[in-house]
Amino acid sequence: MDYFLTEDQIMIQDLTRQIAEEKVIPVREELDEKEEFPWEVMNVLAQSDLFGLFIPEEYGGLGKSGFELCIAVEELSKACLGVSTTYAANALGTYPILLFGSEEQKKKYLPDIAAGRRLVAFALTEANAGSDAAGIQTTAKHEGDEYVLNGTKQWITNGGEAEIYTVITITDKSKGARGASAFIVEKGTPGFHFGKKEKKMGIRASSTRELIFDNCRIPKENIIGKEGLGFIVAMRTLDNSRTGVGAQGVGVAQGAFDEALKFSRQRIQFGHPIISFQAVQHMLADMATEIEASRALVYAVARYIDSGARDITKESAMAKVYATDMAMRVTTNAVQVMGGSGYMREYPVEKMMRDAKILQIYEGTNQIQRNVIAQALIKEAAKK
Ligand code: COS
Repeated sequence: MDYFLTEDQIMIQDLTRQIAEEKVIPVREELDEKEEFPWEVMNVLAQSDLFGLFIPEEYGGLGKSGFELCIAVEELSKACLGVSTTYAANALGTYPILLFGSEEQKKKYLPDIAAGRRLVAFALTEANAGSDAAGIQTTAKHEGDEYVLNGTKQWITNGGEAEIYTVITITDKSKGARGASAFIVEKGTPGFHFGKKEKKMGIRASSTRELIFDNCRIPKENIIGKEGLGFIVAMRTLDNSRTGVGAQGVGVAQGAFDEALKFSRQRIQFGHPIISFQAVQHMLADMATEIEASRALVYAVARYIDSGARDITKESAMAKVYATDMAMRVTTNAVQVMGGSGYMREYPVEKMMRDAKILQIYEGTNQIQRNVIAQALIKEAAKK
């Protein structure tokens, strides 16, 4: 379907598609098997200015926005969700600075991020705070010109590899969600260590690691916004990034569909290519329809956010939940269409199915997304 992309957007789509085909597809199986961080691909993305897509020109970026980021993420996700997660998590980690950072912070960090010189990670989750984001226990105590951080963050994408971390902490326990504060912490700061590296079901090219803060002292200027704003920083960041998770769903589903379609034209059973059987045709028809519906929603929401709309919580949750539930169904059905071959590691769809599962879990489970949508509906109804 024609989404009336501008010339620039088509150029970004073509460029990321070319990188995905030439630099990602040939290595994705090995990266997955070896659980190896995709530094080579990240360097190619950096050389192609793709880390600067959504960063304003005044800070060294290309001055595009979330929609262009979604296009790039979709293309990378068609090839490998481990690679696209690494790239998208960099944007997730950057949003707190972009949305709430001071001018000094933007000048200090954004040019390096835009150039792909320094990778970013977002740190909210802890052992006892996942869906319940306000349940975090990592503390930041104000002492003179510094804050002292103590606590452990869990399952942090890009952990260990990133140079810059945007970290949500508690500065006032008595205030609940209103007592949270966000900080920038740089790799190499004394008292900041990396813990366990996770072994995952999928997205195995991406790094998922524990962050340990043990009397980690950072300058007070590293606070993002002000004390008490941390929960809002986290929620607005997720509001902006969840559309990108939707784009990941569209991409991985399209990648799996393309494989299933190709296979169904080649595989002969009962003397005919299996695509000639109505059972297979109907599966492919449903898959293609669902992918297109999800793409239309993700693009519409990304454009809505880029229009400057303030109330985006419900819409971004809708894009995330719809496109990622779809991705799980479509990748599973791609394996089904391909039968025994689909289950074998020789073909990419088994990896795509393993990879797709995380999309229903990270950046807020799909159950939490439904809560968020329902809360927004209740608020809207009360206003009428
Ligand atoms: N934008 C702006 N403000 C928001 C907001 C948003 N999207 N969502 C909540 N807030 C505000 C609320 O308005 C409320 O403000 P007041 O104290 O002024 O009333 C405050 O934040 C607390 O909100 P709420 O009471 O809804 O918080 P809850 O603790 O009930 O949590 C959910 C709300 C479940 C939505 C939140 O915990 C969440 O998003 N969880 C999932 C987190 C997640 O994605 N984790 C994955 C790891 S990060 S990759």
